[in-house]
Amino acid sequence: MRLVLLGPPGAGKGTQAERLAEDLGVPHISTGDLFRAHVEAGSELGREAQQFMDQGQLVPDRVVNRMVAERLGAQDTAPGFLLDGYPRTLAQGEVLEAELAGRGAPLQAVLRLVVPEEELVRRILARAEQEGRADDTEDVLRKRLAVYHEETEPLEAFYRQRGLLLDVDGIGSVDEITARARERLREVAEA
Ligand code: B4P
Repeated sequence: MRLVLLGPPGAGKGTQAERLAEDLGVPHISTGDLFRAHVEAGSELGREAQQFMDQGQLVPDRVVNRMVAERLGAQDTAPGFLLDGYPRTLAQGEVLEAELAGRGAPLQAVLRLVVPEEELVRRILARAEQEGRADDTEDVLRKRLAVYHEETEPLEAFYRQRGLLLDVDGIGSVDEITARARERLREVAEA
């Protein structure tokens, strides 16, 4: 299955993506994780990405698109994939659509995790205490949320128009949310 997980920072994308990808037997591809691995390794791409991430800004589309196209070219995506945190702009959505059309393997669903803003802030500040991620401070988080509204939200209409958007209530325990997402995916598989 070829899926995208959409949602604001703190919605639980990474948390749910890991579980759903395992269920489906497809790789979990998180652009945030890929960038953090590059930063850790001190690669040129990591140095370029870090300056944007630390300020809560999006890494430029050309950098992200190239990295994702390369990752999608790997053998393990033959049964499908679960993209987490990509696309994040309309331009990325268009590039992904063209890339997948070229392979004759379009997206089958986009799951959107719906979580109110005060809960997002609560979760990210809790993670800041546990993990100390550089972009989890309150100021940077406000910036990430503003960027989400401006740059990423237009993708909701983009995917709704294509009949791909499925909403999942993202409030509750991690298990409850996974169960809801599985139910939505069952509907897609049976359609
Ligand atoms: P990401 O790594 O994608 O960061 P994120 O939006 O915060 O999502 P994440 O997956 O980490 O958090 P989650 O909601 O699972 O991106 C980081 C940065 O990388 C971006 O700001 C940008 O600079 C760059 N980037 C990445 N992709 C890009 C792209 N395509 N284009 C341009 N730039 C890009 O979880 C948050 C917290 O909530 C966790 O601590 C989790 O434990 C907790 N949680 C999850 N579910 C919960 C639940 N049900 N109840 C309570 N807490 C829960």
